[in-house]
Amino acid sequence: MSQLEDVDPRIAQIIKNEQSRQNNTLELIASENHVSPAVLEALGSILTDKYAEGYPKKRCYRGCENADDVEQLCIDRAKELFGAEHANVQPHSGTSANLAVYFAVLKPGAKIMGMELAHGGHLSHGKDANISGMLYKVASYGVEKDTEMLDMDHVREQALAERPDMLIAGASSYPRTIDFEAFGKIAEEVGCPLLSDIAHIAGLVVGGVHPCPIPHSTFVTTTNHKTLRGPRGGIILCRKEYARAIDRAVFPGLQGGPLMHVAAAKAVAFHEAMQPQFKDYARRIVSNAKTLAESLIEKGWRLVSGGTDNHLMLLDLHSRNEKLTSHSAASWLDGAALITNANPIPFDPPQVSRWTGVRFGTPAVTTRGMGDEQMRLIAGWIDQVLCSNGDAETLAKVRGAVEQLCRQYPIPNKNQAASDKD
Ligand code: DSN
Repeated sequence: MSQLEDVDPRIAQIIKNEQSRQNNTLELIASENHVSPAVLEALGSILTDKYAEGYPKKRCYRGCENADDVEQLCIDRAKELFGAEHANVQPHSGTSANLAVYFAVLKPGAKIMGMELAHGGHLSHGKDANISGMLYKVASYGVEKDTEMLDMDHVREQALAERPDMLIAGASSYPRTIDFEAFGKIAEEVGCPLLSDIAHIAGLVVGGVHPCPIPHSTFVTTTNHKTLRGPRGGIILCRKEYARAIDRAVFPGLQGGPLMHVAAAKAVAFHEAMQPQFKDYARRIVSNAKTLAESLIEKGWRLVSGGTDNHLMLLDLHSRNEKLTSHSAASWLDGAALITNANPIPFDPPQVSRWTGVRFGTPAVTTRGMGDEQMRLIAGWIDQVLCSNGDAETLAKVRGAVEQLCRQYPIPNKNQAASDKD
């Protein structure tokens, strides 16, 4: 960063601080990961200079031959990686991707039906404060009170009663396998399109450890930066018949110029995800999550739905301490270099201050090469912190141990694919 240090030492220093924070903490936020240096190089490239409104070979700007090559390669890789008929790789985020899908086929006032936010859904699936909840009528389905899992017969009943114009499958904090086939059948019965938002599980899907939504869905959206381990941003996959509507909804419908440096970084991440070792990475994310979940349960904590099938789990703080709130817990864990996020668990009150869950995920610690033994250590530290009442000495002691583990498992800084093999 020698140039940056000369030109803008303050920003250079902040980036160094962030590097140090990442090196010395354990990233347990289920939606974060550490990208490879190759992805970072593409992201920091001169492709950022180029305007390329339009699509490959159909641009409004001249000088787009390299932008065309980058975007076409990214599209081809996305289609190959997911087995999709069409890919749009321009959305700036997962939310933008979802909005483009709505915009492509729905009129304002139409009804969408997704998973309730407090049960694991996402803002862009119809939350009232989000544009999706303002433009469309919203119906929601949720998990069952006793199992905290989706009951597909119940989802079907609700969908047939509500008759949405679009059914949405997918979640941000649901620790169980999503039955896309059942969602596809329900959408068919209702006579509406199915949008499967696989932002969280995309890496697990391409790694073969979660069922693939493509055969059952009209549209699939994802971010690239969670289990898929790419740059921030989104993509849309769909059947050929919707290609034109989707492309027009993204540009000129919702966005202007696409970000070609991001498209290049997405392409690199897709290439990495096509390598055989990515399957092993995906498998290890899930086995690490299972070990972390089992170890937390052994310590006496209750997990929502009793465990996990994927990369994340939700811990019910009240299972051991009825006074503990999400924010206190996440802040104590932060003090011990265990980075998480406050999260509601199903049936929590809506007020953020009354949430009672913490969400943990294993994509980033798995990228660092950690396995079962380290998951057990981490569970022990989480337990110590949550039982400490925020005691500064305990937090400092755990922080010291976490930092030592971080030194043993540095964030891979050479070839990510090679380090996955080790
Ligand atoms: N904000 C993301 C998450 O943390 O799950 C979802 O988009």
